Amino acid sequence: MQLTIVLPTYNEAENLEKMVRALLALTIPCSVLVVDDNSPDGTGQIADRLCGEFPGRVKVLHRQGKEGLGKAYLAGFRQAIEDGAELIIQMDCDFSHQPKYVPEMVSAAEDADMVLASRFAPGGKVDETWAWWRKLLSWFANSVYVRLMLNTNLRDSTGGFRLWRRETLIGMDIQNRIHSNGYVFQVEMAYVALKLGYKIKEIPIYFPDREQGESKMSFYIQREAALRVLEVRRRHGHLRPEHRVIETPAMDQVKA
Ligand SMILES: Nc1nc2c(ncn2[C@@H]2O[C@H](COP(=O)(O)OP(=O)(O)OP(=O)(O)O)[C@@H](O)[C@H]2O)c(=O)[nH]1
Ligand SMILES: [Mg+2]
Repeated sequence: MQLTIVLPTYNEAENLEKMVRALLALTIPCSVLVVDDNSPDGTGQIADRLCGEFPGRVKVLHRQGKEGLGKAYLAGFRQAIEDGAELIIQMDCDFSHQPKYVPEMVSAAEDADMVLASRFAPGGKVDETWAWWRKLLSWFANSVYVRLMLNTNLRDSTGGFRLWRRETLIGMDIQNRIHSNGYVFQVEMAYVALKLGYKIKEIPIYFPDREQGESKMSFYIQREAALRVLEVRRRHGHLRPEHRVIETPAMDQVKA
């Protein structure tokens, strides 16, 4: 199974090299696709150097400027699919998503269309240093609010550490259907997958804070996300499994 790990980066100069080396050192063979939005701190140049050092295993998509996580992922997923990836992992480049979980996610994909590495599944955990109110807010947002609003049983709908099967991303028609950016991008992707009848498996993870660099998390971002969840329901609530898109022969040729 050809596995591609899509790593969106914006100012991850301190993390990127360590992350790429950790992923390539895993027992499971994979390639890494860095999607950099012209980071001012030179992350893109570090990615280029790594491409030179690991030809065929590291690739970089340079984008013109910062357009947000959702746009970066849509571009990265399209590229990974064009390059023939059969399994696609999305993860942050700041070590909140730990490479050690990748093999377990790949095993879990044997009987799932998407694997969600979950902070709030039984056995999962967020950083011990989080204040109680931050833990509570995050747990409430994911395990109560989004679950009720979207009528799902997922416990971590905003979690961004996921494995997708190629057929799932194609069947979801993501380039046309997904409009959100930021945290709601993750919610919209999960909701569309569920509505189309894809099987999502959650596995518990520990989620430490980013190792290096500044956190941009704010209450404003969370409130904005909460409102956008309702839009996601309005936009996709009608979807059924018969709305899946089947891979076309043209796509097969791209794959070959
Ligand atoms: N290409 C691209 N990557 C981005 C963009 N925004 C964030 N990222 C990357 O997406 C991943 C997740 O973003 P983070 O900044 O860690 O978001 P977060 O985990 O909610 O917040 P932190 O507390 O700061 O860690 C990281 O690898 C970022 O470098 C963007 O606009 N474009
Ligand atoms: Mg982070």
